[in-house]
Amino acid sequence: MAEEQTLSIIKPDAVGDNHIGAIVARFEEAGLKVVALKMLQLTRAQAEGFYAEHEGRPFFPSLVEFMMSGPVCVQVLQGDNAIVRNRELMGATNPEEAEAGTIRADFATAVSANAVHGSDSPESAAREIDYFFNSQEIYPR
Ligand code: RTP
Ligand code: MG
Repeated sequence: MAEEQTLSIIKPDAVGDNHIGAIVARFEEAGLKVVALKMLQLTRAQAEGFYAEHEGRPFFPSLVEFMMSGPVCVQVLQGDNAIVRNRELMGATNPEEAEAGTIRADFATAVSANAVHGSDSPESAAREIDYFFNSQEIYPR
């Protein structure tokens, strides 16, 4: 499997609960490399644009409000099969259904406050990395 890059977000709940380091450690311990990293507070336009695929769904307004509710930490993770491996480390969208030992099982409190985002396909990863980072902010290694 080729080296891939994927976009990860530590969401406002996990940042507020002081879990940035614990979550980044999960990535590094699994062999994923952090090749870009920044903290920012999303504007409404940024949150709506990021989750545009979900526009019109019943949970969209609350998802946007939640993503704006505090700072987030966005990172580019690189490694073999990074997109799928990050999703495996994250666990299921609903933390009640997430496998033991996954990030969402350990740090999320609800489906609406589920600690992390991860790109779900190569196309999403390319779009989402470009959404937050320019090429000079990414340090592949
Ligand atoms: P994410 O995009 O944040 O990594 O989450 P995901 O792929 O696991 O789930 P997705 O279907 O993309 O949904 C995005 C976020 O919307 C909220 N959601 N709520 N039934 C619901 O109430 C519901 N479904 C989705 C979750 O916070 C999910 O992370
Ligand atoms: Mg998703």
